[in-house]
Amino acid sequence: MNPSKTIQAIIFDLDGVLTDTALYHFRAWKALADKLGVSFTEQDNEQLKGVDRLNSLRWIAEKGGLVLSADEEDRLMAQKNAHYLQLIQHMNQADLYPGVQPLFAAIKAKGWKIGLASASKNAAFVVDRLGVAADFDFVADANQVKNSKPDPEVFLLAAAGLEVAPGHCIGVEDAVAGIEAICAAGMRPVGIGEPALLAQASLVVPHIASLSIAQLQALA
Ligand code: B16
Ligand code: MG
Repeated sequence: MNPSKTIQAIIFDLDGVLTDTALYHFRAWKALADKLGVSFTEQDNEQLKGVDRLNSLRWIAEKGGLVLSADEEDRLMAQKNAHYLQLIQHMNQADLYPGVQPLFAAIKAKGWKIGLASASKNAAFVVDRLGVAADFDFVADANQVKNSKPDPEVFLLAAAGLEVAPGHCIGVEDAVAGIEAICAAGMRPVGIGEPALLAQASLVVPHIASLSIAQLQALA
């Protein structure tokens, strides 16, 4: 076996991969966009998956032709986040996507590490609510990085925290920006969702429940 190709860690995105928070992000952004008089559809929301809070707000403002001051940006981001937190406060272990627990168990049985690389500042809260905090060997999120996906920073931070070279990692993402980040980090990309949308990924499955350990092993 070529040691340069062995897999030592799987690094997961959170929103849209392990749980369906994307819907709550959409509802909170939609409510804010309505207030600002900007039309915002589910298709628009696809563009914001994996994009951090500030850049998401800027995308919506630009769509509406609005110019926001730094103070307005702070106020609107706080409003959106308060609404989002209200929407996710009821989350619990039942919100973990089916298939995550058996996949984590299979990854551990292989001796591979498990990491998280999320663009969300609420990642630790969500992971805790899902009851999987103890499964991660390292959690990297938006509180620890300067550059948002598609920049590779959060995936590289996760790999460093896991003490695994990026070339030995597989990244799993549902967002176009996330797949770009994984590629830029020099990791093997697995997409969750539409193959046409995530064309840069080496493998795309419709849902995490359909991702097997054999498929991950085959990427080595
Ligand atoms: P927050 P991920 C991303 O998380 C979401 O996909 C994206 O829609 C959201 O805007 C971003 O987190 C920021 O989230 O406002 O909670 O900091 O998919 O990278 O886990
Ligand atoms: Mg995501």
